[in-house]
Amino acid sequence: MDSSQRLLPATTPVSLVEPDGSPVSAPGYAMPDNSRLLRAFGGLVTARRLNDQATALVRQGRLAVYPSSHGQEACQVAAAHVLSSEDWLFPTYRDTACVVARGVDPIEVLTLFKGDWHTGYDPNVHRVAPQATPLATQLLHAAGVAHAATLRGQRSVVMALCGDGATSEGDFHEALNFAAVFRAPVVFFIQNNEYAISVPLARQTVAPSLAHKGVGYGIPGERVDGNDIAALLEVLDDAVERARAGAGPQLVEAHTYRMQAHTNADDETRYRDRSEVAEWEPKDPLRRAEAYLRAQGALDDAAHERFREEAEAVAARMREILNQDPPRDPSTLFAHVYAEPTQQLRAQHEQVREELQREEAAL
Ligand SMILES: Cc1ncc(C[n+]2csc(CCOP(=O)(O)OP(=O)(O)O)c2C)c(N)n1
Ligand SMILES: [Mg+2]
Repeated sequence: MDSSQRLLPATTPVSLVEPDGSPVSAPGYAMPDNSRLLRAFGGLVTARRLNDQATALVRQGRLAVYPSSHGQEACQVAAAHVLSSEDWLFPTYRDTACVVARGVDPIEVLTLFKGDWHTGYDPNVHRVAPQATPLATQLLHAAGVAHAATLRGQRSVVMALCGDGATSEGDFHEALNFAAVFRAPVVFFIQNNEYAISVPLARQTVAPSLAHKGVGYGIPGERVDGNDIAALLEVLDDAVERARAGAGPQLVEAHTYRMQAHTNADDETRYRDRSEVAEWEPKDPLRRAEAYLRAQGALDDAAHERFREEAEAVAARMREILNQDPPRDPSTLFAHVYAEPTQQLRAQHEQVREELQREEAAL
């Protein structure tokens, strides 16, 4: 689609598959082929299982926290599948399934949520930045990395993820403005799941859509059905390729819904009705992709079972490894803080060492 001149998004979110699985056309976008959709469907099955297993591990006290993307798996898988190995991904705390879809080991990714002091994975291996908890800070890092790639003559594109709430942050403005002025190859991908903890979208912004926010920066915006994996692959592909071709940053807003509480620390019943959640259940991204692929004759029970088995193997490994209690060395807290530890830090380290020795002697 040649839309490099277009700034305004489509009037309604781009959709290629209806909630019941029937195909629908969208001007300028084609249906991805079945083999690509089948691979993405496998990703969806694994992402759902990963989300639900991680949530169970929180309830069992094995993870400290897990912001689930249950219901948002199509956004998670598509954002990873449209990137090539030379590209970068800048995820948030809610994007664990996307990081895993990019190829990072789930055990490594969950290290942070287990409460360890480090990210768990080496960002350079799969070109995935650490999952950002401070809202929108990763967008600035993404713009910087994209600009650096341009300066070095590389063709990498940066996929920067954020939520609807994060678009109210000053960092969002700065990142979009910088990227636009320097034509940095970034795709800003907003997962609008209607909530920022308890704050609904209507209290977040009165803009016609979040994709419209691109106009003020000179960045083309597009809106897509965030529960439609086919539409997401097409729209994000288009955005990535335009950024790669030198058209500058792109903004994509996916309309989706946070099906569960913000995290285990949140009681969603205090601010939203179950009826609202129930309205989104028939729009589930897995059901929709499955219905389409089955109608196409591309997915049968045996193939579905194979995907389930793959996902179950991921969940089983998560249970096996995260249920272990490996010995921890508290003094690692002091490593990697400063190249040259300060006097106070050395003293505190010594204090901890003495305390540990006393405890050991008392055993
Ligand atoms: C700078 C900053 N301010 C506040 C918070 C607290 N906080 C954590 S998540 C969150 C809501 C973010 O909502 P949204 O961007 O829509 O992402 P979602 O959680 O829905 O994926 C807030 C306010 C934070 N992490 N960082
Ligand atoms: Mg949100």
